[in-house]
Amino acid sequence: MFRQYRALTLATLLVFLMAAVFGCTTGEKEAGQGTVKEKFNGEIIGIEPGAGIMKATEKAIKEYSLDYTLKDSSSAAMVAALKSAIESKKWIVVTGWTPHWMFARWDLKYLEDPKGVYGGEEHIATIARKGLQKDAPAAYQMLDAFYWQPSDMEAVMLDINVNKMDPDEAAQKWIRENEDKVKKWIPEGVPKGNLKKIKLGYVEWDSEIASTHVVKHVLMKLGYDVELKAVDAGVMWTGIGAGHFDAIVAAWLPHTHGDYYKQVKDKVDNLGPNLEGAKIGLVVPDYVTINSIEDLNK
Ligand code: PBE
Repeated sequence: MFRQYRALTLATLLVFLMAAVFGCTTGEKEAGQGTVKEKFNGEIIGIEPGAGIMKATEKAIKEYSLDYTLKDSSSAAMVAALKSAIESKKWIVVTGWTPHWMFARWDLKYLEDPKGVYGGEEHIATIARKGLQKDAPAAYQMLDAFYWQPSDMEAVMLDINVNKMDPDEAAQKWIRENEDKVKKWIPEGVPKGNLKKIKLGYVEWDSEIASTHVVKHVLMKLGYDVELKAVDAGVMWTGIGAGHFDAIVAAWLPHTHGDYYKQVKDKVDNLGPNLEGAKIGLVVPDYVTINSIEDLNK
């Protein structure tokens, strides 16, 4: 009798224990706060449609079978959403990239991407229209020589976005403070050519606002007029292919803008990387306790 009773208690205990263990691991619930998906509100906060990172995120949603909605917005709105989530310690997942000033401003991490949907290491390339070399040899050489480090770009981005400087001012400040680097981009004894005004296309991503303004002011030092034209990613690429722009310094390759590049490849001059060590992916604040895109489904 006593033995039977003990066996029963043991069995009950075991059942309780199992329920406790499995109940926790399967639902990944933290004391009444909901599932991972609920904590993120089932949303990934994106940026401008047309950005490579938006297409990559749509692909990630398919490949990882994520039951999430990718919200279109703008780079500025994405950062504003990130800021307000961090201020109230809420969970948020955004489309993010490096170099970006947000990593200096907040503690953030990339979610691991075991399927490699976001590609590996990227570079940013300079692309010129065919014929620019002949029309503006000095500008072409400067664009070809333009190469800097992620930390350089970040310094300009921080001045613009955190210290609230005007992009032209921030670019001029960086040029003043980095004479040695800039000197290497300035060709000597190369003619300016017939073209007096250089038109640069770009998209208003924080990284590209920084680079394009720096290049603008270096070209102005060479005596050119420079016009910047802010457009969508698609327009930037068709524009450089059609020769509407003289150059862009915003080509994220080989992955992020790979499809765009393929379409214009034969019609442009690829002047190679102006920055190496770039990256795109899904970014969350450090206090978010998941580490992989796969965990978003939990
Ligand atoms: N970005 C910044 C761009 C390239 C530069 C990562 C937002 C994109 O996804 O196309």
